[in-house]
Amino acid sequence: MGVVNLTSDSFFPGSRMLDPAAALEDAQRMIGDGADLIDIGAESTRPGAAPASEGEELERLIPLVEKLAASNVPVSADTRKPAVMRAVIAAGASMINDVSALREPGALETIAGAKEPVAVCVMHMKGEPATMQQAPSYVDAVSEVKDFLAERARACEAAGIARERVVVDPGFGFGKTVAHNLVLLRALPEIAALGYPVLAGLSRKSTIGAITGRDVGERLAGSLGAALAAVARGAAMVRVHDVRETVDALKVWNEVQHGQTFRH
Ligand code: HH2
Repeated sequence: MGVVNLTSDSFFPGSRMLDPAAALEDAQRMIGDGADLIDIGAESTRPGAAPASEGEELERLIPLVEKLAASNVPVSADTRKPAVMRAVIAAGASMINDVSALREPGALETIAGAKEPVAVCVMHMKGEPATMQQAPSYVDAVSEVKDFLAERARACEAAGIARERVVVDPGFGFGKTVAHNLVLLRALPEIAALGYPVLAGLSRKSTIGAITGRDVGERLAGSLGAALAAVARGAAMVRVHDVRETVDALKVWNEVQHGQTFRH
């Protein structure tokens, strides 16, 4: 999953694309580089970021979703707002990626009632972006995240969303310290055992910076290490800013693991 942020304040400056033509080009390049789908967001969720209005999200997302869907590029829309979900689905999005896990009133019903069946990613976030990184604490981070994801996946199914359309995500960096992120990464097989595909988003996040001592622009190699660690522990999908490099790293890892192309 390649990331395109139609924002001016996303945490990685290289992902900020306020110019629609540049965003389209970037998304197409990521597909050419091997991404299976593009996640488009119009609101930064970095700690302390200002929320985007419904109008702003719609104005930024709809033209790009329409253009990509028209060229058969699978699009995931990163939004928490039911009205935005409805509009992006009508514009051709095939997945809704909700960092609030469909907890906004009306969100579950919006996805369940969509004319075109879409996939949905429910992500764990402790608190709200404005304050979530102020001393996050858990008794047991793994159980708490796992129980939350199981509950949200059950809520999806109870609302009428088919089980095979649900993806879960532990939400690395969303109300979590570096230690919480690492314990969750190590426990990914337990989260995968819930029976839903797992999405992992560690690309260039501050945990990579804390481990490597690198600024956000210098975290590519560390992010590749994290993507491989996530896939090795059962992640079905990785959300990344650097598609070409991640696809290459995963091709090598996959060939070593499964050896389907080069046999002797
Ligand atoms: N991370 C970000 C945004 N959305 N969605 C899911 N499902 N999982 C994630 O880990 C995740 C996400 C943060 O990354 P980015 O979009 O690059 O930054 P910003 O929120 O500052 O725009």
